Amino acid sequence: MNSKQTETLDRRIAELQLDGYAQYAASSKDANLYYLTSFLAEDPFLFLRKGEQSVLVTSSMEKARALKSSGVDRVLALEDFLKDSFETEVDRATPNMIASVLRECDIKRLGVNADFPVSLADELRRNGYEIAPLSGSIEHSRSIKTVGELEHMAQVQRASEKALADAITILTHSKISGDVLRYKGRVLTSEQLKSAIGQSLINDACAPQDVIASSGEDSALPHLTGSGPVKADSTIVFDVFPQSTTSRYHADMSRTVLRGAPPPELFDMYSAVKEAQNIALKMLRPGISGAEVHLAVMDYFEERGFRTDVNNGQGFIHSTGHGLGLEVHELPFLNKRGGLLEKGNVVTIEPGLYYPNMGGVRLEDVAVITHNGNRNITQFPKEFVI
Ligand SMILES: [Mn+2]
Repeated sequence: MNSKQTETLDRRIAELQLDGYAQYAASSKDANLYYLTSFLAEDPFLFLRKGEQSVLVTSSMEKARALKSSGVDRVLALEDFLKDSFETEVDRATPNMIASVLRECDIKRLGVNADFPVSLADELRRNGYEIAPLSGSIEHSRSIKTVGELEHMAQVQRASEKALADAITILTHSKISGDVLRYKGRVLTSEQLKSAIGQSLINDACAPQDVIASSGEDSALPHLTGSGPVKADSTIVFDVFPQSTTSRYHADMSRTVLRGAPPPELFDMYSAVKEAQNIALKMLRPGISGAEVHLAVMDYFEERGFRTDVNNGQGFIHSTGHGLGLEVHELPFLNKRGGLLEKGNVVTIEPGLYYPNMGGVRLEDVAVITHNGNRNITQFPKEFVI
């Protein structure tokens, strides 16, 4: 296997004159490892990269599945390297196993990622191995999406939009009753909206994760998922970021809607957020930095008179966006420290305004950086009063 997945990694290994690279983790919890192997496992396994070869070491039971689903060149049976270890020696068994694989592959100087377990690194170093952290190489490769990855992401995005449409239908079929909404004769809750979105996503083979459907005061806290009655005349913030259970890629989308009659201040907040999003989307192209885009959004809100006080949770209190892929938040970031954007990056653009006494407004689209600009892959309408 010699491909886009390992290109940056191979270069780093060569630059640092290392003999190879190792990773020991469960790929279900480690996006880098899943990216390198395409092998999804709940139990930790060993991945080794040496020269142009990728090797995977997993239990014999998993060998056939690893050979079938992963893109690696060789799959070795874990048991062959554990033969001298006892089950009670848990703390020694894994470093000993890794050491015998390294011996077999003739690796002395080893690159690892920043999250390589420190206990394993200590033990390997004690046994004479040199361990060098190569942070960021795989993350950088992951940030540049291939056409295939973009197709996966568009698919999750469509599922996301279908799910949000279901929740909006519930809202438009609800009746305003005092300061809350009623649906089919009962008070409508955030939980019901989240459940409708979750059901639709599950039907489309996506894991819903922590769907946000918050209204009123709840909506002023960006990551509060929302609970209790859905308020009329107040903002209702949706944020949906499912993961496909087949491709493992994510979508991410936020919309803000309102049933009833909004006070003029909320109208103004909504129009400012929408315009801020347009400003940012127009800037996205290769070579511009995430920081430049973020500062433009910050400046625009200030110009329009929306003050930010992060410590008191007022105004534009989060970043403009983030990369999206196998993780919900990954490179590149559109914040004060955000680096240069490159063709193939997939980023969210999600300005928002939050005032504890008014509520919150957030709009989030996902854009792909193209050779001379960007393409918005979000098709969901932005209608405030529904
Ligand atoms: Mn987001």
